[in-house]
Amino acid sequence: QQNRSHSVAVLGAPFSKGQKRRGVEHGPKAIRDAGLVERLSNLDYAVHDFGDLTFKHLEKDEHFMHVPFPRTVGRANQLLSGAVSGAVGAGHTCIMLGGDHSLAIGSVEGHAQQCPDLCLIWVDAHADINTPLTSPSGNLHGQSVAFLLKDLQNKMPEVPGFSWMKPFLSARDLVYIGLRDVDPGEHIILKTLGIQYFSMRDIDRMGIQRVMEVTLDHLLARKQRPIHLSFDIDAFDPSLAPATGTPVNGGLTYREGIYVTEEIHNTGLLSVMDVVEVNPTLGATPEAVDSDFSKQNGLDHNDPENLDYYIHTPSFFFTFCY
Ligand code: Z70
Ligand code: MN
Ligand code: MN
Ligand code: MN
Repeated sequence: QQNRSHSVAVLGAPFSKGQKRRGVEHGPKAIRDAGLVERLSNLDYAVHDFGDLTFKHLEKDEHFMHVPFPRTVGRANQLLSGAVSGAVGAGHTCIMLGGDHSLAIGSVEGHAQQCPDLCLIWVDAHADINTPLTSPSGNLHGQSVAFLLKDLQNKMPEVPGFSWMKPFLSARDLVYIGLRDVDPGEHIILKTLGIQYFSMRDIDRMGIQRVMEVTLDHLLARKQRPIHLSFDIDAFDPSLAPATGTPVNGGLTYREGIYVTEEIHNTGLLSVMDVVEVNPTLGATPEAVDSDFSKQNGLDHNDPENLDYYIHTPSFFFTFCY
């Protein structure tokens, strides 16, 4: 009998229509090429690679207000939701490889079908909590959280493509870490709903250790429950993770990012993790987009001496490989 916590499903979601740049659909391949499955296996996880989903390109998909590709994004998330729900239902811890961050809508929704009491940790430079009415860009990857929250139900118009889902998450079941690029409308929502968040400035002041103490206390003190970790790679400083669509200076250091995942690992409650917004076509230099980059530069992460860097954060480690 496979221990649930030692069985990992890897699910690729090569999708980019939650924003206007192409390239982020190559994220799953880039992360796999960097050796994710081998690394997880070497850590004694039974890895079930579910492969990549195939997303339909909808011919007729007019803008809704200024929101592009609403039906395409809605349909992709419906498909992803079923796949995540299936993987979690089969007893796996699921790692969803994006793709842009609009995919968190389907990933968290599918997770919630199996685990209605889940809590959500959103690690990101951005809050992704715009509604179609507050969004400056219209892009759905900046609106994922608004689709999830019950508390925003009366602020959300009916977006075509999303009639398959209803919001289910409470604002108190969500914590943000790493924020540093928040739109004015988003700031009002964060304050109005009293959402717990830790900006980069908060991390400067409190230190990442205290931030994780308060985060886990906020979410788990009343009862232990499954954690959904939605990790946007742009939470990291662009010096570590340049290959992403919207890099913002002043991000998490390598150790701060890994510390977040180590603390989540140590709860034993990680149930689904998204790794999103990896766009291998956008590296700062050709070397920076090459998944063999670290090998060429003498950083062999398979070296047992480096094991303690990632043993608690197997999936995560890949964040700085680009
Ligand atoms: C902005 C918007 C965003 C990622 C950009 C940006 C959102 N708040 N998210 N890049 N990963 O368009 O809503
Ligand atoms: Mn994001
Ligand atoms: Mn972001
Ligand atoms: Mn490497």
